[in-house]
Amino acid sequence: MMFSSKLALALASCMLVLTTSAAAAQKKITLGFSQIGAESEWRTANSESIKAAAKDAGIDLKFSDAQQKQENQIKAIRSFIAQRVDVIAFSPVVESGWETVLREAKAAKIPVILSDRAVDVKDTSLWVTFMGSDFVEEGRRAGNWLVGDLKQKGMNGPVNIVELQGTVGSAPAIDRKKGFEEVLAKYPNLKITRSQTGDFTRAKGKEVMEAFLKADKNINVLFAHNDDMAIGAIQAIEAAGLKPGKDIIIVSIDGVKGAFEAMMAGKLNCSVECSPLLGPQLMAAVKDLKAGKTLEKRIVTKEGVFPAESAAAAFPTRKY
Ligand code: GZL
Repeated sequence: MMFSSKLALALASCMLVLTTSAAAAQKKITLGFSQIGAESEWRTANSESIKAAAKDAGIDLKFSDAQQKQENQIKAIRSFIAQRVDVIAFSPVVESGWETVLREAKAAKIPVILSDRAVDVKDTSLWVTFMGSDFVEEGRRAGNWLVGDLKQKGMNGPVNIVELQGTVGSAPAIDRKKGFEEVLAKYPNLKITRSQTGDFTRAKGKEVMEAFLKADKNINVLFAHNDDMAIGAIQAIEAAGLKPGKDIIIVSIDGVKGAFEAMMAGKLNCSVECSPLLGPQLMAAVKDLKAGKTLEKRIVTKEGVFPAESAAAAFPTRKY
């Protein structure tokens, strides 16, 4: 082969390597995200945070809404695997039933990030990292705030508490109940007399609270696992001719705008913050993964507690 044609071949292969690596560097990261649904103000804010952060990060986001059905999340994850996305992230609607599909993602060598909620699988290598709140701590914070409020009100006798639980089998419902009851165990006069799921929605929260009010004329406190169910319950309490926040003390979790408005109206007594603004953290984790960095197995969101008296001052700076 003439020298010049060897040179041409060498040059061509260098060009090919350069264009390939440049193309690889340019190739957008693709993230498949399976979202639970749009059941609450919190979820809507969470979806907005993820979409905005993906856009800012230049990440190609394939976003699917499961309408709170696990089978739709599993279908979405399988579709992301078939599309060969770079990373899969999802907020699992319930803790169990994920082993099979997560094994399929692992076999396809696609890393999985848990956003917002955890899964209950033996093999923790099936997911790279879990970023989200400490729900047990949120339950403790709700319980401790209530204990302090009752003390301030001189309510030292028997206190009847009704509880609106989140989605059955979901990490926040299981863990918030656990944390709240951990505090109550130290105060024998505080009793949960009725407890039922309102599935994290306003409509169901209202419906269940109506049933509680019909069955029990002696409710002192409502503990709701999220603000949306508390807001629905407030409507039921008012319809029953009672004053929410006064006749029935209400403590809930999330810290969404609707909760601040209810606290400023004197209808909700406390909201424990649970930040949905996970988008930037998720996109940073995706980029770190693709850059070959090791992620912490657990990234806990930092958050606080908002008693009603702090609502007006905090409201203007709230981001969700
Ligand atoms: C908590 C999140 C919960 C919120 C609800 O991180 O999973 O789901 O508390 C939402 O409002 O529906």
